[in-house]
Amino acid sequence: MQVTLDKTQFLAALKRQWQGFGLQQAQDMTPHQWWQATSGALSEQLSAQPAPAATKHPQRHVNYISMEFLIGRLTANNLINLGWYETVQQALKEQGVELADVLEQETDPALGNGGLGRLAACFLDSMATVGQPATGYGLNYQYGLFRQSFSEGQQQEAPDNWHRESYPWFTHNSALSVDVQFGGKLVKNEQGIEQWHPAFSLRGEAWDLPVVGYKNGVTQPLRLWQATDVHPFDLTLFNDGEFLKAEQKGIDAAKLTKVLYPNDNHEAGKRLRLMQQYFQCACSVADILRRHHFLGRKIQDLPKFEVIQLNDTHPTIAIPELLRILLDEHQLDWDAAWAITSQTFAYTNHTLMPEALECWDEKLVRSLLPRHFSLIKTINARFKKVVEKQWPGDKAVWEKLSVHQNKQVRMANLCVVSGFAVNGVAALHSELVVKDLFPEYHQLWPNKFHNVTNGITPRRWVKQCNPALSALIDDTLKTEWVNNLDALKGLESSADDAAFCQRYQQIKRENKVRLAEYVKHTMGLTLNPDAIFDVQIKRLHEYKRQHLNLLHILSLYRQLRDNPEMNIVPRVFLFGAKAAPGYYLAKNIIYAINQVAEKVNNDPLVRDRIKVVFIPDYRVSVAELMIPAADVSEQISTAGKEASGTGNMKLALNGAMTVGTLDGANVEIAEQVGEENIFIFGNTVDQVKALQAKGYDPLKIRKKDKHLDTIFKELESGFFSNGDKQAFSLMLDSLLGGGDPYLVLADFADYCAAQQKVDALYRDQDEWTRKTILNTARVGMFSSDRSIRDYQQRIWQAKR
Ligand code: HBZ
Repeated sequence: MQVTLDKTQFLAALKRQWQGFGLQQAQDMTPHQWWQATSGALSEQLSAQPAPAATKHPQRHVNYISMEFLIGRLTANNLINLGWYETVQQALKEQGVELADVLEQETDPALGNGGLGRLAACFLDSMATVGQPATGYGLNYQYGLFRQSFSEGQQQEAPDNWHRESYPWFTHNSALSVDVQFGGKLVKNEQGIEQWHPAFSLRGEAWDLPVVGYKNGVTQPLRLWQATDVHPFDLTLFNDGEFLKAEQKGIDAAKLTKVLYPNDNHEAGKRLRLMQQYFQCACSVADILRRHHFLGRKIQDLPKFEVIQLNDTHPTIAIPELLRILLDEHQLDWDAAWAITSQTFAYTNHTLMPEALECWDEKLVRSLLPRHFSLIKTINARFKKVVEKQWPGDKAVWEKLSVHQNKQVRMANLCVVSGFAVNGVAALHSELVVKDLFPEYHQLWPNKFHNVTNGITPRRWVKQCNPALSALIDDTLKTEWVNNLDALKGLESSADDAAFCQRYQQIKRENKVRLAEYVKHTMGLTLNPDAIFDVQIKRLHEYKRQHLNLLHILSLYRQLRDNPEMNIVPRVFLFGAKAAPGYYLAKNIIYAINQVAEKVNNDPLVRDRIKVVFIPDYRVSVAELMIPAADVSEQISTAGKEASGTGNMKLALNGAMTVGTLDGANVEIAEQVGEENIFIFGNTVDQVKALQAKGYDPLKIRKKDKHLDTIFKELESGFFSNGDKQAFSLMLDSLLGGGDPYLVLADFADYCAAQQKVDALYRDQDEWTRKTILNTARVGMFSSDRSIRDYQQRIWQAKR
C-alpha cells in the first residue's frame, strides 16, 4: 500500500542535509543544493519505509540485465510514484521555494544510448508497479552518453560527468562487493579437468538506485556495478612515500566503468567493451546466486525461482558464466549444469541490422576468458549433434547456426541455443526475427519464439511530462488511469464534446509555448506556437531517415521560392538526435539539417512559414518537453528496419498525429488508432524486399522527378554551405551513387503526399483535435505495464 510522508519528518531530514553542507539556514542553499538536499532527504525517508512482507507463493524473480538504463531524472518520478509530490511541494513552498524549479536542477543520468536503454528504465518502473519482483542489473558509468553541442552546424561531443559520486538517490552496500577474474590460462589437473588460473581480478561495488512502484509501497533495486581495484591502496608503497603510485592500480581498474559506449545499433568489437560485459555479468550472476543461497534454496531449483532476462546480446556472457560456476564451483556434471542454465535465460532481440549483431573475435574471448571460451566450444559441439540429427550432412545450415564460426563467437546464436525463450519487440519485428533472422532455429524450437510488443511508462510519459493533460484526464474519467491505461478508452466520447476539445487544444498550445520558451532560452530562436510543431526525435541513423524529413523541408523551401504566395500552414520542424561520434555519415546529416536551418530561418521570403530547429543535446529531460508539445510525430524508418520504436507511442499518447511507415510498432499503433487517424505512407516490408531484389536505382528516380533533381542540385551547388560543394557529399553519395540503401528516394513522393494531407487536416482544427484525442484514447495498450504482463504470461511465469 501507498506509504505516507510525514511533513515534519521530511523537514527534519531536510535540515540534516543543509547542516551537512555546513550552512546556518535553509535559505543559504544554492538552487542546486536545494535539489541535492530535497532528494537526499527523500532518499532517507524512502529507505526508512518498512519492506513489504514476502508473499507465500513467490513468482519467479526477474533479473533484468542490461548494459544500459536510460533512467532520466529520478526526483520528480519518485515523488509521483510515491504519491508525495503535493506534500513536498507544500513543504518547500513554506520555505519560499518552488518544487518545479528545484527539480530542474537535476542532471539527467544518461546511462544509455536510446530506445534499448530507455525501454529498460520503463520496464523497471512497470515491474515495480505491477508487483513483479525484479532487480535491474547494470553498470555505474562515470560518464554517461556524451553531451552534444553544435559548432558551425557540426556536432561536438563533450564528456557527460553526471557526478555519480554525489547523486543523492544512490545507496552503496559494501557487503555486496564481488571480485571478478580475467585473463590467465587453463591448466588440466590430474583428473584431466580444466582449471582456470586467472591473471588478474577487479572488484565490483554495488550502487543501488530505488525503483518505486506507482503508489503501491513497492521499492526494488536497480543495482549498478562500479569497478575498483581489489587492493585499491598499496600500503607498502604509501609508507615508502610514493603516494601517487600507491593509488595507481585503483585508477586502472576504474577505467572499466568510466564511460558508456556511445554506439546504438552498431558494435565496435573492442576489448574494453567485452571486459565491461563480462564484469557486469559476473557481478550480477554472483549476486543472483548469493540471494538464492541466502534464501536456503537448492541450486537445482534456480530456474524455479529466478529468471535472467538478457536485454539484447550485450550480457550474453552471463550464460557461460553461470555454467562455469555450476560446473567448477558446484561440481555439477554437464547435464545438470546445462539443464539449470538453459531454463534460466531468456533473450530479447532489438535489431535485425547485421552490423549490430554481436560477434566476438575468438582470440579476444580466449585471451580474456579462456574458461568461458572453452565452455562455448562445448555448447557448440553438443548443439552440432542436434543440428546433425535434424539436417544430416547439411554443411550450409550448420555454418549458419553454429555459435562459433570463422573464428568468431556469435552472441545471438549463443542466446538462442542456450535460452528457453527469445522475443522480438513488436509484432512485425517478431515475425521477421522468425522469418528472416532465425528460420532454422524456429523450425527446431517453434515454442521458444515469442512477441512482446514494447511499451512506455505512463507515469513519466504523461503524468510527469504533461501534468495539464493528466489533470484533464483525471477530471474527465474520475478514475485512476495511470496504472490502467486501457481506461483511456473512456475518452473516446469526449472527442465529440466541444468543451473537452477546447481544453485539450488549449493544453497542447500551452505545451507548445513552454517548448518555445525553452528554445528561445537555449537557442535564441523565436517559435510561433500556432505553427504545426513537427517533431522527429531519436538517435541519428540512416535507417531512421532524418534525411527524408530534410528532403521534404527542402521541397517546401523550393516551392516557397518558386511561388512566394504559396499558402501553407506554418510549420516548425524540430529535430533532436545524437550521432555516434564515429558515424560520419550521420554527423553529415546533422550538419546538412543545421545548414538548411540557417538558410531557411534567415530567408525573409519564407516569412516564418517554415522554421527548422535542431535542438542540441537531446536527452530524456528534453524529450519530456518536446513530446507534450508535438503536433506531428515523424516515424519514417525504412520498413523492416525499426524493431519497434517507443517514441512513436509517447507522441501518440500525448496527442501527436503520426506520419509513419508500416514499420515496427507503427503497425500496431495504426491498428489501435484506426487508419483514418494516422498518416501511413511508403513501401511496405515486402515492397522494400521486392524493390531491392529487382535492383533498385535511386538515380532513375532523380532523373524522372524534376523537382527532386532541383533539390539535389542545390545541395550539390554549395548554396547551403558557403560555396563548399563537398559539404554534404557523405550524405549525397550514399543517397545517389551509393545506391540509397534505405530507399529514401523510393519513399520521397509518397512522404510528401502524406505531408500535404497533414497540412490540409490541420486547417480544420476541430477535426484535427478530434483525431488527436482519439490517438490519446486508443493507445492504452502501449503502457509498459501491459508489456510486463505479456512477459509474465508468455515467458517468465509460463508453464514449462
Ligand atoms: O531498441 C532499439 C531499437 O532500434 C528500437 O526500434 C526499439 O524500440 C528499442 C527498444 O526495443 N535498439 C537500440 O536502442 N539499440 C541500442 O541502443 C544499441 C546499443 C548498443 C549496441 C547496439 C544497440 O551495441
